[in-house]
Amino acid sequence: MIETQVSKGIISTYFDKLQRNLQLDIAIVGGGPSGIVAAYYLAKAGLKTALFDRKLSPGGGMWGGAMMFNQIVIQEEALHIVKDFNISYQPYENELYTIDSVESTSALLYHAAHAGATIFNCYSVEDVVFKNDVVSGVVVNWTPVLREGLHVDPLNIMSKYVIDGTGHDSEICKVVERKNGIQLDTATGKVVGEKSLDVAEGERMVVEGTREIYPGLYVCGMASSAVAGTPRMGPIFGGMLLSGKKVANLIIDKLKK
Ligand code: 48F
Repeated sequence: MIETQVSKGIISTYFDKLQRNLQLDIAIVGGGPSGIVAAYYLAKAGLKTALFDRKLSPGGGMWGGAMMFNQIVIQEEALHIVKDFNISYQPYENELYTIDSVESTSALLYHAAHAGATIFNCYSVEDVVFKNDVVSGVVVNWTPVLREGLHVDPLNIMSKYVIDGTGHDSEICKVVERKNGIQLDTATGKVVGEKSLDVAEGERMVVEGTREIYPGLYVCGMASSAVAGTPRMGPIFGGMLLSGKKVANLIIDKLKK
């Protein structure tokens, strides 16, 4: 019967997909622009990559542009990434370009998935797996379970590396510092908290701050600004794309050694 076939098709392929992703090279937490760009380059390099986002529609703060004016500004340095994702762009002024936020967010997601990254939506990462003082995986639960406050245990997914791409809240870094009482690679050993807006400095420092913040745990995008205490930059997205590409390259280089 077609009715049962539809259900069986969804259930069997979904659980097959989940099972294939229980052991990863890289688990990315957060499907904002930096996390999705990282997923694309990592998957393209042949690494087993999955991205977990708590929302139904990953994309983070990119869909709405600024104040829901759905245009985004990108600077020249990040244009090669815009081209890698085949996103249309228009020259604006002073080596700045504009892109449509809906076209660009969907392009990032499409190309990451098409390159082989698995995207799990509606998954909240609530903790990490810790083995011999190294971050070695993520602990996931259904977002609705957490929202409802249901007493339901999560599942564990192991990975060689975890990327915190959770944006302004830098949730994974906070979990690691809080639950394990450890020192992150920051000025205070803790999440410093992002500073007020400074576009040029914020864009430069978000890329500079993209790094391994604790053994096994990398940070990218706004999470890296929040962790290091560098300025936010508002609705210019080149730094996010460059940060996503940088974290992918750092991990690719490390795995090659
Ligand atoms: O904030 P977000 O878009 O991350 P980003 O890549 O980009 C920042 C920009 O959008 C913007 C900006 C640019 O100038 O300042 O803010 O740093 O997306 C973060 C994603 O992480 C998900 C959340 O749903 C969002 O889509 N997320 C956050 N915490 C968790 C999570 C969690 N614990 N588990 C799963 N997903």
